[in-house]
Amino acid sequence: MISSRLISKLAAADSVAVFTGAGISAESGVPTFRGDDGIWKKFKPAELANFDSFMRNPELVWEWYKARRKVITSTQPNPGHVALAEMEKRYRKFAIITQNIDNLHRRAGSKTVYELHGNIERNYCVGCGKPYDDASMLEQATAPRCPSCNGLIRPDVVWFGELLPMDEWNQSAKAAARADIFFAVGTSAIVYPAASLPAMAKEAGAYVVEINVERTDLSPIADEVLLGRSGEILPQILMHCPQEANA
Ligand code: BJW
Ligand code: ZN
Repeated sequence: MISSRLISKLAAADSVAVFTGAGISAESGVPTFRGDDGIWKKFKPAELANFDSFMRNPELVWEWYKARRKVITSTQPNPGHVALAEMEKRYRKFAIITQNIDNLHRRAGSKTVYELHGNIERNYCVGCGKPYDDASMLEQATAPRCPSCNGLIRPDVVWFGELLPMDEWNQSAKAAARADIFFAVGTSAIVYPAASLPAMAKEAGAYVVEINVERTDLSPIADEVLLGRSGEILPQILMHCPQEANA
Protein backbone atom coordinates (compact mmCIF):
# COMPACT_ATOMS: atom_id res chain seq x y z
CA MET A 1 0.00 0.00 0.00
CA ILE A 2 2.78 2.46 0.90
CA SER A 3 5.09 2.74 -2.13
CA SER A 4 8.79 1.98 -1.86
CA ARG A 5 9.44 5.52 -3.11
CA LEU A 6 7.52 6.99 -0.18
CA ILE A 7 9.19 4.59 2.25
CA SER A 8 12.63 5.82 1.20
CA LYS A 9 11.49 9.46 1.33
CA LEU A 10 10.17 8.88 4.87
CA ALA A 11 13.49 7.38 5.92
CA ALA A 12 15.57 10.24 4.52
CA ALA A 13 13.39 13.26 5.34
CA ASP A 14 14.51 15.94 7.75
CA SER A 15 11.50 18.23 7.45
CA VAL A 16 7.87 17.16 7.12
CA ALA A 17 4.79 19.36 6.81
CA VAL A 18 1.21 18.10 7.00
CA PHE A 19 -1.64 20.21 5.66
CA THR A 20 -5.01 19.06 6.97
CA GLY A 21 -8.66 19.74 6.24
CA ALA A 22 -12.05 18.63 7.48
CA GLY A 23 -11.57 15.06 6.17
CA ILE A 24 -9.04 14.19 8.87
CA SER A 25 -11.70 14.83 11.52
CA ALA A 26 -14.48 13.00 9.65
CA GLU A 27 -13.64 9.71 11.38
CA SER A 28 -14.01 11.50 14.73
CA GLY A 29 -17.59 12.32 13.74
CA VAL A 30 -17.08 15.98 12.79
CA PRO A 31 -18.99 16.59 9.53
CA THR A 32 -16.97 17.90 6.57
CA PHE A 33 -18.00 21.02 4.71
CA ARG A 34 -18.66 19.79 1.21
CA GLY A 35 -19.02 16.01 1.35
CA ASP A 36 -22.24 13.98 1.32
CA ASP A 37 -22.54 14.51 5.06
CA GLY A 38 -21.24 18.06 4.61
CA ILE A 39 -22.64 20.67 6.96
CA TRP A 40 -23.00 22.95 4.00
CA LYS A 41 -25.59 20.78 2.31
CA LYS A 42 -28.03 22.43 4.73
CA PHE A 43 -26.46 25.89 4.84
CA LYS A 44 -24.60 27.54 1.97
CA PRO A 45 -21.11 28.61 3.07
CA ALA A 46 -21.56 32.13 1.84
CA GLU A 47 -24.76 32.44 3.88
CA LEU A 48 -23.19 31.74 7.25
CA ALA A 49 -19.42 31.93 7.12
CA ASN A 50 -19.04 35.63 6.51
CA PHE A 51 -19.07 38.77 8.60
CA ASP A 52 -22.05 40.42 6.90
CA SER A 53 -24.28 37.43 7.61
CA PHE A 54 -23.18 37.48 11.22
CA MET A 55 -24.05 41.16 11.60
CA ARG A 56 -27.36 40.65 9.77
CA ASN A 57 -28.38 37.54 11.66
CA PRO A 58 -26.07 37.03 14.66
CA GLU A 59 -28.55 34.68 16.34
CA LEU A 60 -28.51 32.19 13.45
CA VAL A 61 -24.73 32.25 13.01
CA TRP A 62 -24.14 32.03 16.78
CA GLU A 63 -26.53 29.09 16.99
CA TRP A 64 -24.69 27.32 14.14
CA TYR A 65 -21.32 27.68 15.84
CA LYS A 66 -22.76 26.73 19.21
CA ALA A 67 -24.13 23.49 17.74
CA ARG A 68 -20.82 22.74 16.03
CA ARG A 69 -18.85 23.52 19.21
CA LYS A 70 -21.02 21.00 21.04
CA VAL A 71 -20.31 18.28 18.45
CA ILE A 72 -16.59 19.07 18.37
CA THR A 73 -16.04 19.12 22.13
CA SER A 74 -17.84 15.79 22.50
CA THR A 75 -15.63 14.03 19.92
CA GLN A 76 -12.15 12.55 20.33
CA PRO A 77 -9.07 12.63 18.10
CA ASN A 78 -8.99 9.58 15.79
CA PRO A 79 -6.04 7.34 14.77
CA GLY A 80 -5.11 9.84 12.02
CA HIS A 81 -4.62 12.69 14.51
CA VAL A 82 -2.81 10.34 16.89
CA ALA A 83 -0.42 9.08 14.19
CA LEU A 84 0.51 12.67 13.32
CA ALA A 85 1.18 13.52 16.97
CA GLU A 86 3.58 10.54 17.10
CA MET A 87 5.12 11.42 13.72
CA GLU A 88 6.10 14.83 15.10
CA LYS A 89 8.53 13.09 17.48
CA ARG A 90 10.24 11.30 14.59
CA TYR A 91 11.38 14.36 12.60
CA ARG A 92 13.64 17.26 13.47
CA LYS A 93 11.34 19.71 11.71
CA PHE A 94 7.66 18.94 11.67
CA ALA A 95 4.58 21.14 11.37
CA ILE A 96 0.88 20.62 11.06
CA ILE A 97 -0.84 23.31 9.04
CA THR A 98 -4.55 22.93 9.60
CA GLN A 99 -7.61 24.56 8.14
CA ASN A 100 -9.66 22.98 10.90
CA ILE A 101 -11.01 24.96 13.83
CA ASP A 102 -11.73 21.85 15.93
CA ASN A 103 -8.55 21.73 18.06
CA LEU A 104 -8.31 17.95 17.57
CA HIS A 105 -4.62 18.02 16.57
CA ARG A 106 -3.65 19.66 19.86
CA ARG A 107 -5.95 17.36 21.78
CA ALA A 108 -4.14 14.42 20.15
CA GLY A 109 -0.83 15.80 21.47
CA SER A 110 0.58 17.62 18.43
CA LYS A 111 2.77 20.56 19.46
CA THR A 112 3.49 22.59 16.33
CA VAL A 113 0.09 23.35 14.85
CA TYR A 114 -0.62 26.37 12.68
CA GLU A 115 -4.34 27.11 12.62
CA LEU A 116 -5.03 28.98 9.41
CA HIS A 117 -8.78 29.41 9.95
CA GLY A 118 -8.87 30.00 13.71
CA ASN A 119 -10.23 27.94 16.57
CA ILE A 120 -13.85 27.43 17.61
CA GLU A 121 -12.88 27.37 21.27
CA ARG A 122 -11.91 31.05 21.12
CA ASN A 123 -14.19 34.06 20.66
CA TYR A 124 -13.73 37.81 20.63
CA CYS A 125 -15.72 41.03 20.65
CA VAL A 126 -16.21 42.66 17.26
CA GLY A 127 -16.25 46.08 18.98
CA CYS A 128 -13.14 46.12 21.17
CA GLY A 129 -11.40 42.85 20.24
CA LYS A 130 -11.45 41.52 23.81
CA PRO A 131 -11.14 37.71 23.89
CA TYR A 132 -13.99 35.69 25.45
CA ASP A 133 -13.54 32.01 26.19
CA ASP A 134 -15.74 31.77 29.27
CA ALA A 135 -17.74 28.55 28.85
CA SER A 136 -20.90 29.81 30.57
CA MET A 137 -21.09 32.78 28.21
CA LEU A 138 -20.62 30.52 25.18
CA GLU A 139 -23.59 28.41 26.22
CA GLN A 140 -26.01 31.34 25.91
CA ALA A 141 -28.78 30.68 23.42
CA THR A 142 -28.55 34.13 21.86
CA ALA A 143 -25.42 35.82 20.53
CA PRO A 144 -23.75 37.27 23.64
CA ARG A 145 -22.62 40.87 23.93
CA CYS A 146 -19.42 42.26 25.39
CA PRO A 147 -19.94 43.63 28.93
CA SER A 148 -17.28 46.30 28.24
CA CYS A 149 -18.54 47.82 24.98
CA ASN A 150 -21.80 45.98 24.15
CA GLY A 151 -20.28 44.72 20.87
CA LEU A 152 -21.30 41.31 19.54
CA ILE A 153 -19.09 38.38 20.46
CA ARG A 154 -18.06 36.23 17.49
CA PRO A 155 -16.11 33.00 17.09
CA ASP A 156 -12.38 33.48 16.44
CA VAL A 157 -12.52 31.83 13.03
CA VAL A 158 -11.68 33.12 9.55
CA TRP A 159 -14.71 33.79 7.41
CA PHE A 160 -14.80 34.32 3.63
CA GLY A 161 -13.33 37.67 2.68
CA GLU A 162 -11.28 37.87 5.88
CA LEU A 163 -7.52 37.76 6.12
CA LEU A 164 -5.80 34.73 7.56
CA PRO A 165 -3.81 35.31 10.79
CA MET A 166 -0.54 36.70 9.46
CA ASP A 167 1.86 34.89 11.79
CA GLU A 168 0.22 31.48 11.24
CA TRP A 169 0.28 32.06 7.49
CA ASN A 170 3.94 33.08 7.45
CA GLN A 171 4.94 30.07 9.56
CA SER A 172 2.88 27.78 7.32
CA ALA A 173 4.47 29.16 4.17
CA LYS A 174 7.92 28.61 5.71
CA ALA A 175 7.08 25.05 6.73
CA ALA A 176 5.80 24.32 3.21
CA ALA A 177 8.90 25.82 1.61
CA ARG A 178 11.36 23.81 3.71
CA ALA A 179 9.46 20.48 3.64
CA ASP A 180 11.09 17.39 2.16
CA ILE A 181 7.69 15.69 2.28
CA PHE A 182 4.41 17.59 2.24
CA PHE A 183 1.24 15.67 3.06
CA ALA A 184 -2.18 17.11 2.14
CA VAL A 185 -4.78 15.21 4.15
CA GLY A 186 -8.57 15.33 3.89
CA THR A 187 -8.99 18.64 2.12
CA SER A 188 -10.89 19.50 -1.05
CA ALA A 189 -8.18 22.16 -1.59
CA ILE A 190 -10.56 24.71 -3.02
CA VAL A 191 -10.38 27.44 -0.39
CA TYR A 192 -7.58 29.96 -0.92
CA PRO A 193 -5.04 31.08 0.10
CA ALA A 194 -4.63 27.85 2.13
CA ALA A 195 -5.07 25.71 -0.99
CA SER A 196 -1.97 27.27 -2.54
CA LEU A 197 0.35 25.67 0.05
CA PRO A 198 0.76 22.26 -1.67
CA ALA A 199 1.86 23.96 -4.90
CA MET A 200 4.21 26.24 -2.93
CA ALA A 201 5.76 23.16 -1.30
CA LYS A 202 6.08 21.35 -4.61
CA GLU A 203 7.66 24.39 -6.24
CA ALA A 204 10.24 24.45 -3.43
CA GLY A 205 11.09 20.79 -4.02
CA ALA A 206 8.87 18.84 -1.63
CA TYR A 207 7.54 15.37 -2.40
CA VAL A 208 3.78 16.00 -2.27
CA VAL A 209 1.53 13.21 -1.03
CA GLU A 210 -2.24 13.55 -1.01
CA ILE A 211 -4.40 11.42 1.28
CA ASN A 212 -8.11 11.59 0.57
CA VAL A 213 -11.08 9.31 -0.01
CA GLU A 214 -11.40 10.80 -3.49
CA ARG A 215 -9.34 12.71 -6.02
CA THR A 216 -9.38 16.51 -5.76
CA ASP A 217 -8.15 19.59 -7.64
CA LEU A 218 -4.83 18.95 -5.96
CA SER A 219 -4.37 15.40 -7.26
CA PRO A 220 -2.80 16.37 -10.61
CA ILE A 221 0.16 18.07 -8.91
CA ALA A 222 0.67 15.45 -6.19
CA ASP A 223 3.60 13.04 -6.55
CA GLU A 224 1.39 10.36 -4.98
CA VAL A 225 -2.31 10.14 -4.24
CA LEU A 226 -3.23 7.66 -1.53
CA LEU A 227 -6.94 7.00 -1.81
CA GLY A 228 -8.55 5.97 1.47
CA ARG A 229 -9.38 7.10 4.96
CA SER A 230 -6.75 9.15 6.73
CA GLY A 231 -7.44 7.33 10.00
CA GLU A 232 -6.28 4.13 8.30
CA ILE A 233 -3.51 5.43 6.02
CA LEU A 234 -1.65 7.71 8.46
CA PRO A 235 -0.97 4.93 11.01
CA GLN A 236 0.44 2.81 8.14
CA ILE A 237 2.70 5.66 7.08
CA LEU A 238 3.88 6.09 10.67
CA MET A 239 5.16 2.49 10.63
CA HIS A 240 7.71 3.57 7.99
CA CYS A 241 8.95 6.70 9.79
CA PRO A 242 12.30 6.56 11.58
CA GLN A 243 12.17 5.62 15.27
CA GLU A 244 13.69 8.96 16.19
CA ALA A 245 14.66 12.19 14.47
CA ASN A 246 17.77 11.95 12.27
CA ALA A 247 20.67 13.83 13.84
C1 BJW B 1 -11.52 12.39 3.76
C2 BJW B 1 -12.18 11.62 4.68
C3 BJW B 1 -11.41 10.68 5.35
C4 BJW B 1 -13.61 12.93 3.90
N1 BJW B 1 -10.12 10.56 5.07
N2 BJW B 1 -10.23 12.27 3.50
C5 BJW B 1 -12.96 33.26 -6.30
C6 BJW B 1 -11.83 32.61 -6.76
C7 BJW B 1 -10.75 32.37 -5.89
C8 BJW B 1 -10.79 32.77 -4.57
C9 BJW B 1 -11.92 33.43 -4.14
C10 BJW B 1 -12.98 33.67 -4.99
N3 BJW B 1 -13.95 34.30 -4.28
C11 BJW B 1 -13.51 34.45 -3.01
C12 BJW B 1 -12.27 33.93 -2.91
C13 BJW B 1 -11.43 33.85 -1.71
C14 BJW B 1 -11.96 32.84 -0.75
C15 BJW B 1 -11.98 31.46 -1.44
O1 BJW B 1 -10.99 30.77 -1.52
N4 BJW B 1 -13.14 31.03 -1.93
C16 BJW B 1 -13.25 29.77 -2.69
C17 BJW B 1 -14.34 28.90 -2.08
C18 BJW B 1 -13.51 30.10 -4.12
N5 BJW B 1 -11.06 32.84 0.37
C19 BJW B 1 -11.19 33.69 1.38
O2 BJW B 1 -12.11 34.49 1.44
C20 BJW B 1 -10.10 33.66 2.43
N6 BJW B 1 -9.61 34.96 2.68
C21 BJW B 1 -9.01 35.67 1.73
O3 BJW B 1 -8.86 35.26 0.60
O4 BJW B 1 -8.58 36.91 2.16
C22 BJW B 1 -8.17 37.85 1.18
C23 BJW B 1 -9.38 38.64 0.82
C24 BJW B 1 -9.71 39.72 1.59
C25 BJW B 1 -10.81 40.49 1.24
C26 BJW B 1 -11.61 40.12 0.15
C27 BJW B 1 -11.30 39.00 -0.59
C28 BJW B 1 -10.17 38.24 -0.25
C29 BJW B 1 -10.66 33.15 3.76
C30 BJW B 1 -11.13 31.74 3.66
C31 BJW B 1 -11.74 31.32 4.99
C32 BJW B 1 -12.37 29.94 4.92
N7 BJW B 1 -13.14 29.72 6.08
C33 BJW B 1 -13.80 28.45 6.27
C34 BJW B 1 -14.74 28.57 7.48
C35 BJW B 1 -13.93 28.57 8.77
C36 BJW B 1 -14.78 28.66 9.97
C37 BJW B 1 -15.71 27.47 10.14
O5 BJW B 1 -15.26 26.31 10.17
O6 BJW B 1 -16.90 27.71 10.25
O7 BJW B 1 -12.83 27.40 6.47
S1 BJW B 1 -14.63 27.90 4.80
C38 BJW B 1 -14.35 26.16 5.05
O8 BJW B 1 -13.57 25.62 3.97
C39 BJW B 1 -13.44 26.09 6.30
C40 BJW B 1 -12.44 25.05 5.88
O9 BJW B 1 -11.26 25.19 6.65
C41 BJW B 1 -12.25 25.35 4.42
C42 BJW B 1 -11.66 24.21 3.65
O10 BJW B 1 -12.49 23.10 3.63
P1 BJW B 1 -11.86 21.62 3.71
O11 BJW B 1 -11.18 21.46 5.02
O12 BJW B 1 -11.06 21.36 2.52
O13 BJW B 1 -13.18 20.73 3.80
P2 BJW B 1 -14.07 20.07 2.61
O14 BJW B 1 -15.33 19.60 3.22
O15 BJW B 1 -14.18 21.00 1.48
O16 BJW B 1 -13.22 18.81 2.13
C43 BJW B 1 -13.09 17.65 2.95
C44 BJW B 1 -12.25 16.65 2.17
O17 BJW B 1 -12.01 15.53 3.00
C45 BJW B 1 -12.92 16.12 0.91
O18 BJW B 1 -11.99 16.21 -0.17
C46 BJW B 1 -13.24 14.66 1.23
O19 BJW B 1 -13.13 13.81 0.10
C47 BJW B 1 -12.17 14.35 2.23
N8 BJW B 1 -12.50 13.29 3.20
N9 BJW B 1 -13.54 12.02 4.68
C48 BJW B 1 -9.58 11.40 4.09
N10 BJW B 1 -11.99 9.85 6.25
ZN1 ZN C 1 -16.10 44.76 23.44
